[in-house]
Amino acid sequence: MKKIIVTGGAGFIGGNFVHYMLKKYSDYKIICLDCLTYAGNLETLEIVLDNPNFRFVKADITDREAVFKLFEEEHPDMVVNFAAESHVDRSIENPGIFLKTNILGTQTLMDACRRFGIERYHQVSTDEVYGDLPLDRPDLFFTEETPIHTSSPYSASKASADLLVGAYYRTYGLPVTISRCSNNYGPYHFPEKLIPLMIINALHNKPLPAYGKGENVRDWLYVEDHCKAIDLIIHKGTVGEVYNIGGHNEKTNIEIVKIILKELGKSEELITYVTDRKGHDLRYAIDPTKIHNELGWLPETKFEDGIKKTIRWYLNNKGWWEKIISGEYKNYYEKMYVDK
Ligand code: NAD
Ligand code: TDX
Repeated sequence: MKKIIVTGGAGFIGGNFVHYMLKKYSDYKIICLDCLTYAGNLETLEIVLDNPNFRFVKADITDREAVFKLFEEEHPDMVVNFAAESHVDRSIENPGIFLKTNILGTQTLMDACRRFGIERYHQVSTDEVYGDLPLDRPDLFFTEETPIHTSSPYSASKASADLLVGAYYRTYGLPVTISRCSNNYGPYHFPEKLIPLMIINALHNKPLPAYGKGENVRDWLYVEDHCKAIDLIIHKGTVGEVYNIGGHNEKTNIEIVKIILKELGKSEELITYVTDRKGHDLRYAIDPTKIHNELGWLPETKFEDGIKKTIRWYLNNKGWWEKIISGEYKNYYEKMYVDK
């Protein structure tokens, strides 16, 4: 029996991780700590809210009192920190909240781990901390040795948190691990992100806004494969280490959009090229050799299957996203895309 605090478990990847862990470990208690920002959604956790091995706690990871109180009550064995402001475009509009949640929130959680003791603190980070790779050098990949070189306020805040995690390991001996994953896709993905946004716009026959020329490359991984990698790292990974996670599945944004349109039987005339993202990273590509060699991890879901499953999920779960796009998110969409 282990107790794991999963922060940000009402969001996309954290939510998938909660479901994965409750299914896999019938003797673990999973405690989700989430303050339910615009990106957090209790409906993502609806099917586990009655599970006796699950507890939901609404609190902010930057709220020291609330975090310490929860640690005092639960004395967790592990913390997996997914909680973050995660959208690059929002970080360009309003960096402050990214610094607060992503850096100071990480500090607060690690301080609680130091105060109450912990078997493992795991930081869910991102490949964006490495900056980007040129489009004309397909031979280059991010390894764990690639220097940190960030582009957006979001990636700078994630990199800052990673450095702080390393400092708590070196200075206080906190048993930490860090994972840096490429772009995820799958169920419960908030519709401000590329894949769900394009699926939903296509279903409504609305323009599909490709930034710039649509040539930027991302390395896509099915979310369950990310959850499996984190499960391996927290149980078998070496303390103090960083693990890159990615499935060698690079695609340009325009390729992704065309795949979605084809799958939904919609016309490519819906594609609209809009003003590029400021500081837009050109290409991300992960070298996952370390996690493969040390922990035996390999991605299991092929992109062709994963994208079909994902599209089917959005078709079968309209209730989940229709509420989001008719609520506060509607104002965000109008602000961000109307003048592009
Ligand atoms: P998300 O935006 O879907 O979810 C974030 C969750 O964190 C939400 O439930 C939100 O309510 C919660 N949260 C935000 N601020 C909080 C705070 N101050 N206190 C408590 N809870 C708070 O994000 P995601 O896409 O699921 O990403 C999860 C993590 O994985 C992030 O740390 C992100 O940097 C990282 N990551 C994401 C991707 C990706 O492709 N989405 C890839 C690599 C790494
Ligand atoms: O409307 C859009 N049009 C478009 O062309 C949107 C929302 C995005 N894009 C482009 C920008 C990127 O090149 O698609 C690509 C993917 O964009 P996002 O879905 O915003 O993801 P990205 O910026 O790559 O960051 C994601 O992966 C790494 C997550 O949001 C981060 O949290 C994670 O760290």
